[in-house]
Amino acid sequence: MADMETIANALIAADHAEVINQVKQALDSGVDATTILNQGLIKGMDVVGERMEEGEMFIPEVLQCAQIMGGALDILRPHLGEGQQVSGGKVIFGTVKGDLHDIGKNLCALMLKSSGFEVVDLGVDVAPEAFVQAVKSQSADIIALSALLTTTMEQMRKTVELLKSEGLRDKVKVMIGGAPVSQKYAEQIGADGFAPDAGSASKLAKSLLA
Ligand code: B1M
Repeated sequence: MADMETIANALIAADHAEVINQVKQALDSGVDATTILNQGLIKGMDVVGERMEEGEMFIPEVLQCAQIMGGALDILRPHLGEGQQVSGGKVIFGTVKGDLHDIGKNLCALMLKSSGFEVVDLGVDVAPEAFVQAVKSQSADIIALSALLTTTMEQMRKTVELLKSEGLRDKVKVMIGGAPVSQKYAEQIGADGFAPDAGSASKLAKSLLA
């Protein structure tokens, strides 16, 4: 049976074929998709991040790992969130302006979709104006903002401020997430909630609309 450490190590080594092979093997042998994601792929990606921080890995290598992780997620996608069914609302999701990180956003969007939400994914590098425009044109229930950089988290505050000045703040809930932000930051900027990971993102979205 494929073990999660092997998956993590294959991802760290950017061994595309091995990651895909091990993920498929794990699924075939009955390992839960969430376990593969959390104990295998995300653990591996955490090590990639540490190595990047320590200058042992560089952006092209990290990007390669991220692309492999994306491919593995495609395989896991149909198996994630099985059995979760709620009648959700519409969520506009994006990574904030200046920020190109989208793996976490995609994962959260996937979890939201598999929990019954309709997700409009605006992609990365989304300006406050674009979020506001989407709220106007799409009549969304929630705006979900992701940021991975300390330098871009301020865009979340700007988005909330713009919603206020456009008179839309009470029409939509705002949830935030990503490594540099927290519940405290959500409170500081006047967002409705913070979720630390993809699993809690769908729980939070449900609770915001409850
Ligand atoms: Co970037 N990067 N990166 N990077 N990168 C980090 C974030 C960093 C922590 C690495 C490090 O130094 N240790 C660091 C940020 C430091 C900081 O600001 N405090 C960093 C840096 C500095 C940079 C650059 C500036 C590097 C440079 O150019 N010198 C540059 C910035 C580019 C830009 O955005 N303008 C950059 C570039 C890149 C790549 C392009 C190479 C690539 C991104 C590829 C892509 O996303 N398509 C990349 C990657 C892959 C990473 C790391 C290694 C991995 C991020 C990731 O995908 N994690 C990351 C280090 C790390 O996190 N270990 C790092 C896996 C993902 C599942 O987790 O995204 O945290 P995460 O999402 C989680 C939660 O945060 C949460 O749920 C997700 C799933 O559980 N979540 C939400 C996220 N959004 C949410 C929204 C919600 C709720 C929960 O509700 C709305």
